[in-house]
Amino acid sequence: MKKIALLTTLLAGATLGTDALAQRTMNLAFTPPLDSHYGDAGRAFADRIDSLSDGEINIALKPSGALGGERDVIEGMQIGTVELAISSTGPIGNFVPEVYALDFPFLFKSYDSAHEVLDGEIGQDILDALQPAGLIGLAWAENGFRHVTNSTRSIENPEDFKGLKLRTMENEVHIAAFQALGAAPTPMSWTEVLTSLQQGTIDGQENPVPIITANSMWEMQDYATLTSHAYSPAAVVMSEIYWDQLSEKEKGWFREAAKAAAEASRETVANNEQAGIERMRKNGMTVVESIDQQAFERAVQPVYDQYAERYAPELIERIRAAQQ
Ligand code: EAX
Repeated sequence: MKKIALLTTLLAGATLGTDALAQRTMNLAFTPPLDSHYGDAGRAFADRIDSLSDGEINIALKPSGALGGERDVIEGMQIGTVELAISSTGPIGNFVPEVYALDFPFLFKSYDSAHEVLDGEIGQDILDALQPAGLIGLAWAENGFRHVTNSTRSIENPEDFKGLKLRTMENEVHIAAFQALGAAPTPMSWTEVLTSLQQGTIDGQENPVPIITANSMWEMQDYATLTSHAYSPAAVVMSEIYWDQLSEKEKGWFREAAKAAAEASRETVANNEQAGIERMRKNGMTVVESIDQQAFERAVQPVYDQYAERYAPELIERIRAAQQ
């Protein structure tokens, strides 16, 4: 009799466990604040999963680097301590070399051509390249075209970068580009940037307008130059450890939610970039809007000579050809 009671208890516990498992919560990490294009993407993702799973799966947003910098979060997804992330491609190249192809300076000509490339075969090939690193690339959201801010001088020509201590992402193509411009690039996680700028250990940084406005960077930066020196995608990524626990139907939900997140981020960037530039000016930043782009492209050409061959050269050629 005792055995039956024990078995019943175990089964009940297992059933409860299964029911409890059904109320799953998964963390989605990103470094910008909740009130940002990444936050809008995260909300769109969470809302879609809530509706598709009928409330059975809860996506807990972890903004402002709550789970660490982008590199930490990628490592967390590889070992299973983080389930999901929206991350700029900056640090991903350290884990998936093909992704570096997306970070070459002046490679993408416009938002439209970036979307066309990323939403097509090239973009899917690069998302698929994440899998051997234990990462499932679900969709391409958007960070935006990157611009330079600093607290030392107004930058109008490549020569103006000379000696500037500029934070870059942990991305050797970006580091090389700013070395070629004569700056002193300092790679670091985004989670250290605002403090470093406030303390003056770096002079400047480079990010899209929505990052500059979401972090009120006019509080620590006097100058901005709209260099558009690199288009920054934001990958919606899931840890393969958690992906493998999903049913086929649930995997479809996560892909659909990632596309909703991508669309939400692009919409926020499109709607807010121009207004963001005005906000930067209203808050006292000197904003240089037009540069001699060819002079900057010539200055960073060594990056292509040095790295294009090493990082999926055919991808760079495909991206260039797709924008002809
Ligand atoms: O992904 O590190 C960076 O500059 C990124 O653009 C930022 O974390 C948003």
